[in-house]
Amino acid sequence: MSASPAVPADQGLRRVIGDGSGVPDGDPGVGPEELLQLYRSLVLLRTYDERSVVYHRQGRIGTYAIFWGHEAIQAGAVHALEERDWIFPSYRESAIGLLRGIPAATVLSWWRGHPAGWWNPAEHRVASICIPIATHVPHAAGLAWGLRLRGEDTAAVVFFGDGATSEGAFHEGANFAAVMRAPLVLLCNNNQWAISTPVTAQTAAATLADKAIGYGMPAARVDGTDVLAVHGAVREAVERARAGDGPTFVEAVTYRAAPHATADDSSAYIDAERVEEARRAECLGRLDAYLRRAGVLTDAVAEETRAAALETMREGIAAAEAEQPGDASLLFAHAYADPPPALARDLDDLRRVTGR
Ligand SMILES: Cc1ncc(C[n+]2csc(CCOP(=O)(O)OP(=O)(O)O)c2C)c(N)n1
Ligand SMILES: [Mg+2]
Repeated sequence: MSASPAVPADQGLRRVIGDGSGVPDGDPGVGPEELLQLYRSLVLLRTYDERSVVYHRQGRIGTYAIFWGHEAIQAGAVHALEERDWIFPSYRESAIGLLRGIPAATVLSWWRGHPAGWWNPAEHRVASICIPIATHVPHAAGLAWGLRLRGEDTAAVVFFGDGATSEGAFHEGANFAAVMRAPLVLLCNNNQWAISTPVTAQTAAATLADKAIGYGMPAARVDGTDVLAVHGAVREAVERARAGDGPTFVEAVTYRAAPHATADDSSAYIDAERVEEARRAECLGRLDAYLRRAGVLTDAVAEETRAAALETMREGIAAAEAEQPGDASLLFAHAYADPPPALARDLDDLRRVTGR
């Protein structure tokens, strides 16, 4: 397994993990126990993702948004937060709640379209998974501002993609957060693709981080396959937020090493060699090699961590599949205070067709 970075070294990206030869390792900024916790989180997310693709192929979950290779962005950010801080995920971070104690069965149920896939955002401080691109950026900015108004020492991080930075909602949320000095981290996963649109066709800006200048907020550009670089940048952004200095834009540069989702055939538009390069330089392998160089990880710990993650997934899918089917009325239950009569007829039709 090569430990070379996924993105060229000449882009001025923040990095901590070296390549084991010419590029030296930097200061991780955390101790051995926290390094192992980061490793466990990466393995859990990786295992979740790989098993989910299998479950999808087996017809056990629906269409699924793969995040293989993006685990470092998610784990690096969550570990830079305190439990009281809020997380706003997009569909690309669907399983991030696992790092906050949301059961795998809950997230798998979400991908099964089952009501058991709902969680109370306030319980884990993980907002609902957002599918409409960038629409959660104003939600996160508003929540972060509200927390500040209430005098709470709490920050929020919102995850979105490169494509999201072209959306009006991103602009409104970023501008609002900066003007109100909301304690928010805007974390952009620049995986260089918005489905089949490359980032070069998405923006004329030299970097996505450059966009922060227009909002009057600082930005950091990090190697998104280096969990320690992400962790360091988000930790600093959270410190700024807590100090009352407002939001920070963090651009985590990576490369989408899997199709957009299980419903996508990326071979129609993506360069297979570039994908292979990104797969060889993926984040878990880089952390694994780093921890072994640092003498923190052994084969036994690696095997035990992977086995525990697989068990979590086995239990999770079994529990999700053991749920009774949701009642058909739930489709409409929360849509109208006064449901139009046509919906009652639709519901009757649905019950007739599904037999429940
Ligand atoms: C408002 C809105 N417009 C269009 C879509 C369809 N859509 C789903 S994913 C996607 C691409 C998003 O790309 P990016 O922001 O880079 O995130 P990534 O999928 O790479 O994580 C689009 C356009 C959507 N979900 N929401
Ligand atoms: Mg993208």
